[in-house]
Amino acid sequence: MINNNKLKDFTISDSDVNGVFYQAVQEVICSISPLLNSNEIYAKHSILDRLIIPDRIIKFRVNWIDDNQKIQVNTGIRVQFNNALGPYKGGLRFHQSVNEGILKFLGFEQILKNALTGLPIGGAKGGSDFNPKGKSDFEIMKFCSAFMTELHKYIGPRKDVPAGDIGVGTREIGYLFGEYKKITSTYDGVLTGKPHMFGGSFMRPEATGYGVVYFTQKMLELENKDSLKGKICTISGAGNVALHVIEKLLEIGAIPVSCSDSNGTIYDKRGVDLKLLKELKFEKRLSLEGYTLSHPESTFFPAYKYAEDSHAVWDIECYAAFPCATQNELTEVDAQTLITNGCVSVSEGANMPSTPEAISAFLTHNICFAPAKAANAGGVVVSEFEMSQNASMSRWSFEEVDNKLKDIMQKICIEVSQTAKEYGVEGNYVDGANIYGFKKVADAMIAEGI
Ligand code: NDP
Ligand code: 2IT
Repeated sequence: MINNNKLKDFTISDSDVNGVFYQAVQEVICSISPLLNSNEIYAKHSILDRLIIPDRIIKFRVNWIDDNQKIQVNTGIRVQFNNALGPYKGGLRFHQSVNEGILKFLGFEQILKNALTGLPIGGAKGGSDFNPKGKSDFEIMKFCSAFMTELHKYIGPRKDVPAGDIGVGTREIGYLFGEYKKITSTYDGVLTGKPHMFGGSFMRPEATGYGVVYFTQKMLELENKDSLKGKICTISGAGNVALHVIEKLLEIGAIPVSCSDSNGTIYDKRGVDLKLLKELKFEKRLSLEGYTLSHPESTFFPAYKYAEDSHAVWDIECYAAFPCATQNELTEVDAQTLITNGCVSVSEGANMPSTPEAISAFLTHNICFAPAKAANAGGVVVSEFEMSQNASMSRWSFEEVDNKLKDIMQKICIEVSQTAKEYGVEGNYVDGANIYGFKKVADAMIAEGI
C-alpha cells in the first residue's frame, strides 16, 4: 500500500509523518499513481502539492466557565482545506483527542468525499479538544457559545458551513447556531444538522447511517453477493452513525448483533434492542454496560480486557461488518479474524476506521470493501440538501430527502465501481473512490487557475 518513493516528492512536515493525516494522504497517493503517471497535467499544475496543504488553518483559544464557576480553557481549530468545488464544508469534532493532525486528516478526506457526492461543496473540518463527557447541558451550551464567539468570524453560508461529527450532534449545533444568530443578527444556513424547528433538514441525523446501508446494498448487488436480508451484521460505535446503521439494517430485515463505545462491546445475538440503545446513548448519555441489565442474555465485553490491536466487536462472526466509531479502530488482527470467520463485506461508517494493513488484507481476500469517503458520504449529502433548503427558504419532506439520498449513494457506488474497472482494479472501491474524487477536485483546480 505505501509508496515511499512517491511520497518523498511531496511536502509533508515531520510532525505529520507518523500521524493520521499522513496515513490518509499516503492512501490517496498510492491509489492515484496510475492517473498521475498517465496525465502530466496534474504535475504541471502542482495539484498534489497544493491539495495536501490546507488553504488555511484557523486556531483560537476558547474560554468558558464551568458549573463550579471555574474558568476552563480549550483550543478551537477550523481547517479550511479546499474550496475548488464549493464553500468549505465539513463537521466539527469535540473530543479530548482532537488536534491539528486529526482535523487535517478529516479535512483532507472530506475534500474527496464531498467531490464524490457530485454536489457543490469543498472540504473542511474543525473542532476542539473539549471533552463533552460528564458535562452538564449548561456547560455544553456555554462551551458552544464561547467556541462560536471566535468561529463566527470565519464561516458563512457561501464561505464555510460546519456540521456535526464525534461529540457534536443536534443539541450542540442548536447552541452554536443560536450564538451565531445572536452575534450576527442573521438567520443564515451557516451550520447544518440544525434542529428541524429552525431550518434543519428532515433526515440529517439518520443520513450518514442510512447512506452507509444504501451504499452497501448497491455494492453487494454489483459484486453479485447475497443481499443483507436475514444476515448477521456487526457494528462498532454507539453514536449517531452506528445507531442509524442499526436502524436501517433492522428495517431491511438484517440482524445487527453488536455495538460498542469507549467502554466496551455489546453482543446480543437475537439482534440489538434499538429502542433501549437510543435511550441509553441519546437520551441518558450513559455507558453501554447498562444494556445487559435489561437484556441479561446479552454479553458486555469490557474494552480494557482487550489488547490494543484486537477488538471484541470484530471477533463476532458476521456476513457484513460496519465500523462506525473512530479512526483506526479495525486493525490487521481484526481484519484477519473477520476474514477467517467468513465475513463477506466491510463498510466504513466512521472516517478511516480500518488501518492500511487491514484494508490490504480485505482487498487481498476479495472482501467487498466500502471505503469511508464513499460509504459515509450520506451525512454531508443531506447537509448540502439542508443548505439548498435554507437558501430557498423551503422544506423537503422526509420521503423526498430519503429518495434523493438513496439515489446519490447508489450513484456514488456505481461511479466508484466503474472508475475502478476503468483503471484496471475492478472491485477495488478504495482506488475507485480516490481516483474519481481526486479527478473532480483536480480538474476544478486546474480550470480556476492559481
Ligand atoms: P458520536 O459522537 O455520535 O459517536 C461516536 C461513537 O464512537 C460513540 O459511541 C463513542 O463512544 C465511540 N467512540 C469514539 N471514540 C472512540 C474510541 N476511541 N474508542 C471506542 N469508541 C469510540 O459520533 P458519530 O457517530 O457522529 O461519528 C462516528 C464516526 O463517523 C466518526 O469517525 C465520524 O467522523 C464519522 N462520521 C460522522 C458523520 C456524521 O454525520 N455524524 C458523517 C460521516 C462520518 P463513547 O460514547 O464512549 O465516546
Ligand atoms: O465526516 C463527515 O462527513 C461529517 N462529519 C459530516 C460533514 C457535514 O458537513 O455534514
